[in-house]
Amino acid sequence: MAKKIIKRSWAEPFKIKVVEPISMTTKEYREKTAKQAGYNTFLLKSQDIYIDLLTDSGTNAMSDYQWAGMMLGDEAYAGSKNFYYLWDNVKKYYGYPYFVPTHQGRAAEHLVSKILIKPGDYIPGNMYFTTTRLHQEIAGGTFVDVIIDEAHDPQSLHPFKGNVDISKLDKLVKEVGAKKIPYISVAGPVNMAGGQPISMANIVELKSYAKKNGIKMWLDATRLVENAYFIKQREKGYENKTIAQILKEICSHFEGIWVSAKKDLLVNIGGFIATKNKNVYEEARNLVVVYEGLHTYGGLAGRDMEAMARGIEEMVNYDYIRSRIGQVEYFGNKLLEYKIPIVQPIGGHAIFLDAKRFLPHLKQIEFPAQTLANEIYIDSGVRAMERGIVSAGRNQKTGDHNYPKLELVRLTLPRRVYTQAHIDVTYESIASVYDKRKSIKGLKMIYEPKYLRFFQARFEKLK
Ligand code: PM9
Repeated sequence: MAKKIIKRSWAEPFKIKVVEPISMTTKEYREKTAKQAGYNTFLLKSQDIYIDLLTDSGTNAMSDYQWAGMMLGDEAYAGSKNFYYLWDNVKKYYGYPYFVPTHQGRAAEHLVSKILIKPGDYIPGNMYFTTTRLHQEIAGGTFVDVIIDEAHDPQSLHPFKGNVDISKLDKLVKEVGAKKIPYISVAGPVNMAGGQPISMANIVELKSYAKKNGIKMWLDATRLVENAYFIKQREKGYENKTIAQILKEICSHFEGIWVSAKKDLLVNIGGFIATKNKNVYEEARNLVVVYEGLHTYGGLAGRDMEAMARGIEEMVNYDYIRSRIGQVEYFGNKLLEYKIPIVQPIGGHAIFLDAKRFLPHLKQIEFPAQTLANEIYIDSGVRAMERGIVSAGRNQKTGDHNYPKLELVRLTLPRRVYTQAHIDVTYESIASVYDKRKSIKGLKMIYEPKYLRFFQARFEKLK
């Protein structure tokens, strides 16, 4: 008789010690709150949310080790011991000698952009990110997307959709000249493409191109642990390396990084810049006192820096990162079984619904992704985020909307927060919205702020 093969599942390498109650509301109530929020999920009150998948940014559950560290906060204005511990861990795990803390990622982006970009410069990168591009533009630069074409195709199964297309980069270099390119802005993984990783091979090839042309490379290392995990899973030669080894190897190819610590580092606030360039460090260390606070706290409390330092030690644990990405995969596979259109391959931090295929009867200017995020909220109280035409903003020169190929709804998983049952409930809600998709009408934008409009824009339902 053939032996039965028993499937062996993974489970989270932690158990729950503290719980936080969440609200259960009615559909009628949510219809009212969605309208009051101008059909923008960013404007909903957290108390009106059942399962909050708006973002994985600052929404993580800290461990007992991190909470214990919070009690060791050295709240000195200058030279806090938590700062030095964090700096040591940045050196040890990311490999850079110089470090400047900031209160969150966009503050680090602000300083890096201000230091490196001159008006009239061009910044090529592997797809835009909202806050990153805005700081590059405010510094006088123009962002140019040089990601591979597959990244704009939600159905392409390319394992490294975050890769840079070097021929696109070369075209830009030939057009504007290397002197007008202060650095190549690489993200690993690429948030707006669906949490898709960049391969080590592509990074190495890019570095050789950049070196030949005298261009620097900087990295958005906000979710680099997830990228390192995908390299370990998918790239030949990395299967036996640890996450920590891969993380450091990636960083070794870049002059510096900026990081929103609110993601990988398993904390609720924080960010930093780390670099091997002493001059950039000196400028960042000087500018941080203008915009953030002294260079030994950068807008953070001592206890926040302690939690970050401890989070770095936890984020590279293989069982932890496998369970995190395993949860995202579990969610994505359930949606795929129901034939719900999502971005594939399944990414690192979130599931991205493909709103163009989910609601094909809506024009992009009727905001299909914004509409879908609202329908899910009204159905079940699950909060998601638009990542389409609203997030893409307007063209700096023409003032028209940018029309991105990707029109997505992001359901983002905070780290160590929700259980498999929460995922099941969310999946059932999306499936139920999918069943009635043909009856869904779009939205009209009635208020638009100047910067990062997706945070505060307001909408009305189309009749
Ligand atoms: N990302 C996210 O939800 C927070 C708000 S923006 C919608 O995905 C990258 C890759 C990010 C990021 C923030 C930042 C900015 C930089 N790079 O939010 O300022 O995903 O800490 O970081 C958000 P801060």
